[in-house]
Amino acid sequence: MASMNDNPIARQDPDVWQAFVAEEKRQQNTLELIASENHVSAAVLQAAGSVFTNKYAEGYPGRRYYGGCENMDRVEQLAIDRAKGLFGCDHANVQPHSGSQANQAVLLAAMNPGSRFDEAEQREKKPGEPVRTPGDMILSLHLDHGGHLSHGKHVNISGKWFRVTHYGVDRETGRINLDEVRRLARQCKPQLLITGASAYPRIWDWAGFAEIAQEVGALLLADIAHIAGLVAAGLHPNPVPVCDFVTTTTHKTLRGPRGGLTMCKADWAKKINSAVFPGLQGGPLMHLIAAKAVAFGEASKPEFKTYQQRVLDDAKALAESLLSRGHRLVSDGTDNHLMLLDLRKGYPHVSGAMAEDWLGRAGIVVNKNMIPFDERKPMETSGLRIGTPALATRGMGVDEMRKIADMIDRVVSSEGSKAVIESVQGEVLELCAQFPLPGSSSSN
Ligand code: DSN
Repeated sequence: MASMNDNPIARQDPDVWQAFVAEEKRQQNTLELIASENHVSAAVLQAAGSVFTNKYAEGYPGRRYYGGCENMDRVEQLAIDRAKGLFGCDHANVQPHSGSQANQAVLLAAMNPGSRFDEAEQREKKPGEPVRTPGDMILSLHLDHGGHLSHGKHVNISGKWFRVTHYGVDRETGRINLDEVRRLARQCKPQLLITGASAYPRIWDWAGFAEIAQEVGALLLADIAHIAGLVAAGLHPNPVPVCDFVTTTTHKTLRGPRGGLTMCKADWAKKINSAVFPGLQGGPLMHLIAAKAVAFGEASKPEFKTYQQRVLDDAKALAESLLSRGHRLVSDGTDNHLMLLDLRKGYPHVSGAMAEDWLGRAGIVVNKNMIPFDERKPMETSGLRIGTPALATRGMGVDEMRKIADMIDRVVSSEGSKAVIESVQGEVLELCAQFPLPGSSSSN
């Protein structure tokens, strides 16, 4: 943990320093089970907080709008080459600030937003009056079934600019049924079919989606934000060979800095680059691009595959232990790094928000999550999303996962009893002390 004397923030800004120290302590002393979070290495952290933050570098390597970009070119080209090596894509744009922007780049490059479509208004038009045109159609997974805001939710730009149809998971199996996706695709004739999710615990059948996209003449986008690390390690099928576009964040299982990455087939390279800059963004965040380069370098090493295997083993052990204690998981388990606990079985009066709060007080950090066919609102939910990437980074294995399943079970089944929370909190602290964070003084 950083000390007061050797830290410039501490000397200059005690208010921020206090929050900084408290956050370091929180991360060290809690079990991070939010499926989209991780702990980066000391090298990634250093790159993200480096002198690269000082530099503007609008443009791309070799073609910048600013002088003094030779080191920016070097580091961005490294990130690009490493991303291409990891995923085997024709083209990689490492500049998106986030996963949402990585997706927006695809929408801007490949889709026609038309002008705002209002059926009632259109009916009232007189001959000769300009008619508003509807935007292109997106077919994607529903947010409540594990999809993402940027895949066409009505409150997001993707849902405001385009028409959207959603597929969902099967009520019985909790899995995506490709026959249903095909039926919807034939019906709505999308220009873009989106695969990928924020909360789907099963393996994606990319080839099956590609067949449907081809049949209806749609472009295919796979958003692998959650599973990118597994894909890079070869532990989940890679969508790159069959998709026009593949997007990801860089900070989840991939364990890099917060940010986005858009990959595409060679034919789309120019349009994707123009969509990211100048279409959506100005200056790239070069400190984060440097950190992406470092993280992609780490992900190409054999140890990364060992780490990803631990993520999977941990998730399997945690899921099995929860199931064996009578809990219900959407789709009855997991093939990847996350699972969705459905509280409706056994605890119908307990909301995800309540369980998140009780577990949080015990030092177990999870997020409430809508589950398929949820009747509660998004700030309440009937589910919890639980993931293992961060704890696997700390070196926790299947034995620890069994203990953690037991702790989760005790907190939830006691319905937040103060005594149980206090006792679990003691066990959490003990476990955390045995597994320091990467780069923390106690792990060096
Ligand atoms: N917020 C991310 C997640 O938690 O999965 C998705 O953007």
